[in-house]
Parts: sequence; structure tokens; C-alpha cells
Amino acid sequence: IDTNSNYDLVVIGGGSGGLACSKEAADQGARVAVLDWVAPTPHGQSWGLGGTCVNVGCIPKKLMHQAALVGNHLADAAAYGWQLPKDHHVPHDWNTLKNAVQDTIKASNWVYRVQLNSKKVDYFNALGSFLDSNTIKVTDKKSEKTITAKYVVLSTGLRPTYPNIPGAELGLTSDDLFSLKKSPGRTLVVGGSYVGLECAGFLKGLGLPVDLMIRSIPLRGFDQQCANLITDHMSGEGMNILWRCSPLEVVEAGNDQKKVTWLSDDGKKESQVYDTVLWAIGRQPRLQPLNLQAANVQLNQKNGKVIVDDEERSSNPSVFAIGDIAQGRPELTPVAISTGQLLARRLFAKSSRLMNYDMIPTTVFTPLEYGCVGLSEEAALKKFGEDECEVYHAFYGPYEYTIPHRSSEQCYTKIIALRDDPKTVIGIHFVGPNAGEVTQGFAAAMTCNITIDQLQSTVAIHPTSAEEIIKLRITKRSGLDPRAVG
Ligand code: FAD
Ligand code: NA7
Repeated sequence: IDTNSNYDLVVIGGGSGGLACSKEAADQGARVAVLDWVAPTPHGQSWGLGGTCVNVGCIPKKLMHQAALVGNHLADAAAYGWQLPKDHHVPHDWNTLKNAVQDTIKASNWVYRVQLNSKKVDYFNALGSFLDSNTIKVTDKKSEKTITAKYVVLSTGLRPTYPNIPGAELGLTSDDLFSLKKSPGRTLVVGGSYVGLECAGFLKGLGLPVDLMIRSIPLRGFDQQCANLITDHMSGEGMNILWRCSPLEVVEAGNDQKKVTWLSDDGKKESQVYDTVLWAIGRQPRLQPLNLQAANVQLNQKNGKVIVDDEERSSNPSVFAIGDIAQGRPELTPVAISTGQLLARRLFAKSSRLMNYDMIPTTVFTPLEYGCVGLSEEAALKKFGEDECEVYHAFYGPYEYTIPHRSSEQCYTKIIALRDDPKTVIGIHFVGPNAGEVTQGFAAAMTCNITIDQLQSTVAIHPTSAEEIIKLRITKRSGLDPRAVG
């Protein structure tokens, strides 16, 4: 074996987890290679180094969400005295936004390459697959070679699911949306996941006619009271939500349009013509190209994810899996990053610290954002029982909504705490503007096991929306009205 291709660590998948792991391992003195290969979407779309988050996930999504929020500010501007032209309709240009988003992404792709280079991590723009536990076949556009590794980290992420219905291939997914060459136009978004709600939200915010199809409940796994406030807000802003409907087929309707037929709530078939159909019905690992049998890496048969232990180790002791493909892990970029860094330190810096998967905060970037950390009310009551939990809650009005008379009907916050001393806080939920910014600091407090007394004796920052969390006093048990007063 050529010693140049003999590594301490080979990372397969250069996304959030894989890049973090490879850079940290190199910092600890390991000889590292990282392989990243993007299989094009059925519509031929592909992208550069960095994985889902930077190319087709968090970053383009957040930028397009911001574009929609800028539209809200424009709508509010006149009330604040900005003398806009009398006709308030300001058109939006999709291509300007799409190009700006793609430029930002390409700059990041470049930065990642430079970072790998400066840390002396060998980067292969190539598909990785196992020949045996420690030997990886590296296949790029032109050639094939083998490299060996003491340890292999798998971080190959997920790809969107297509429904199993006729014409499904006529629809797009989030993997295509952010680089579309023309405005999506009239769009049907299918799926009540956060990806579905976020994409429907910003498309509507850009002024497009959007229908959102949800076959059961929104945001399964999240606090359902908060999830429903999000969809109530979307409906209130004019989004047509097709509740309890399931798609049956998609056919070409001429002019590059698609006719979608679905089964509605009352068992009838209904149809509508759209410019774009966006499937947001979940994401799955695509591990087949990895030839995992050759390394004896076992998968969960139900969801196809890699079975791992607390140390992220698979059924093969020299093969690890991190990020979205690992069984039972929250599918979030910061989780993949921390897991990758901690694993690299355990492998190469004699650390024994494990990733703590408790108290992982997140935010759904819907038009009205929703941030949370800890347990949902349902999960808290199920885990500890109704008698053991105190739920504090209130509706509130963000100050910035008053002058433009923006509706604050769904702005809401909720804390769930244990009733027994020391009355530890076990869940915080915030529905309102800037939810991600609000929730991050409270997540730090919860990581330190903050109690309700400590939270309530924290001095508020006035005037903010975040202070509403500090000011919560009304409990659900009291039956008092949680609606905002004054
Ligand atoms: P990925 O980042 O998916 O990287 C995997 C890489 O491996 C990819 O480049 C893939 O092409 C490559 N690969 C696959 N197979 C092979 C192979 N055999 N050989 C070589 N390379 C291979 N998370 C948040 O925290 N906040 C958000 O706001 C957020 N928004 C999102 C919005 C959308 C629309 C989506 C889809 C996701 C969002 N996420 C968000 C989730 C986040 O993007 C993922 O959790 C994160 O990217 C997972 O990182 P990863 O390292 O597991 O995999
Ligand atoms: P999720 O959370 O699995 O969501 C998938 C969504 O798509 C959900 O609303 C599903 O409805 C819906 N769905 C699934 N299949 C279909 C079909 N065939 N037709 C219509 N609608 C469908 O996926 P994500 O990848 O977005 O989220 C991943 C993680 O993020 C998740 O684990 C959470 O922790 C957060 P359902 O609820 O099944 O009725």
C-alpha cells in the first residue's frame, strides 16, 4: 500500500458533521481524508462541498425566510412614516434573490475547501464505498483508487423522499428549490414537517400563491399547541392549508404546469394545476453506495439509519456514524458538528467526553417563528404526569407590531417546570419574532438546570419579546386567561 493513501481517519461525507470531525481530527495531529460526493437530484441539480446545511438546507432557507421578512417590513413601513409610493405592491424578483443566495453558498463552498487545505486534510470530490472495514474505494468522475484508514467516520446525511405515486418525479424537493432558474410560481407544498412549513411560509411571503397539504398534524413531535399556532398564523396570512389531504397523482398539464389530484378529508378526489409541486414529506439515508456489508455495519431495518452506541460507534468497532444518518439523533447541524468534534477528540486527543443529546434547542423558521428547548407539553405530561408538572403560559404582543397593527393573536410563550423542589424547568417554547435569537440564551440556562424561581427572578430586558418568558406567572392549572392585557 502507498503510504500516502494510508490514513488515521477517513471521513465519508463532507457536510456539517464530516467537516467538523475531519478538521478537529487534523487539529489533533491525525492524518485525515474527507470524501464528499453529491448525487444529482432527479432534476439534475447538484452542489459543492459542505453538505445539506450550507447548500440546500439551513442557510438558503434562512436567507429566503429573511427575504420574506423584508417583505413584511416593507408592508409595515408606511405606518412608521416611510413614504413609499402610494401603490404598496412592490414586486419581488426571484432571480435576484436566488442568485444572491447561490453566491453566498458558493463563497462558503470555497471557504470549506480552503479550511481543509490549510489544515492539511486531503479532500476528495469522490464517492466513498467500503471494500473491507479499513479499505475505502474512492470513485470520482475520472478515476477509481483505494485508500486505507484506521478509523472510518460515516456522515453521509439524508436526501428528500419522493412519494410512491404516479408522476411523483414531476415534483421537486428542497434539494432543487433554492437554485430554481425561475420563480416557482403557483406552488403546492406537500408535508407538515418543518421543511414543508418553512418553504411554504417563505414562498407565500415572497408573494406567491401557495397551497400547503398536511395529511395529519403539523410538526409531529413538536409541542402541538405551538405547532397549531404556527399553522393558524399561516392561515391568517392567507395560506390555503389543505388539511387531511393526501396526494394521489401528478400529471403534466402543458405550459410546464402540473395537475395534482388528491384525496380530500371527505374522501373525494380533488385536483388543481400548479407551476411547482414541492415534496417535503421527510428525508431518508441513502447508504446503498457505501457497500456497508463489506464492513459489517448494521442498520435499523425500519428507517435505514446506522445503529450506533453512546460513542457513535457502529456494529463495526472501527466505523462510526454521526449526524443525520445515525439512529435516534436529532437531525440538526449543530448536533452533527458537536458530535463530530467530540468524536475526533475521543479518537485522537484521549478525551472521554460524550455528546449530550439532552436539551437540544431548535427553531422553526416559519413566518411566525417557533423556538423550543426541552420537552413539549405532551412529552412532559407523559413522562412526569400532570400532577408533577406546572405549565406557565401567556399570549403577548410584540412592541414592533403595535404601530402597523400587525396581528399578535398567535404570539405565545410557555414554560413547563416540575412542581417538586427545586422546580427545574423542563421545557421552554416561544412563538414569535426572532424565536431563534430568543431561544438560544434560554437553552444555555436550561443546560445549567435553571429552576422556575431562578428564571422568574432574572431581570427582564425591556422592551423585548424575550422578556415575556421571564414574566410568565399564569399557570394552566389556575385557569386564568393567558391572553395579553394592556
Ligand atoms: P449532510 O450535511 O447532509 O452531509 C452529507 C454529505 O455527504 C453530503 O454532501 C452528501 O452528498 C455526501 N455523501 C453522501 N454519500 C456519500 C458517499 N457515499 N461518498 C461521499 N460523499 C457522500 N438544521 C439546523 O440545525 N437548522 C436549520 O435551520 C435547518 N434547516 C434545514 C432546512 C432544510 C431544507 C433541510 C433539508 C435541512 C435543514 N437542517 C437544519 C438540517 C441540517 O441540514 C442537517 O441536520 C445537517 O446538514 C446534517 O449534517 P450531516 O453531516 O449529517 O449530513
Ligand atoms: P418528518 O418529520 O418525518 O415529516 C414528514 C412530513 O411529511 C410529515 O408531516 C408527514 O406526515 C408527511 N408525509 C410523509 N409521507 C407523506 C406522504 N406520502 N404524503 C403526504 N405527506 C406525507 O420529516 P422531516 O425530514 O421533515 O423532519 C425530520 C426531523 O426534523 C424529524 O425527525 C423531527 O425531529 C424534526 P405524518 O406526520 O407522517 O402524517
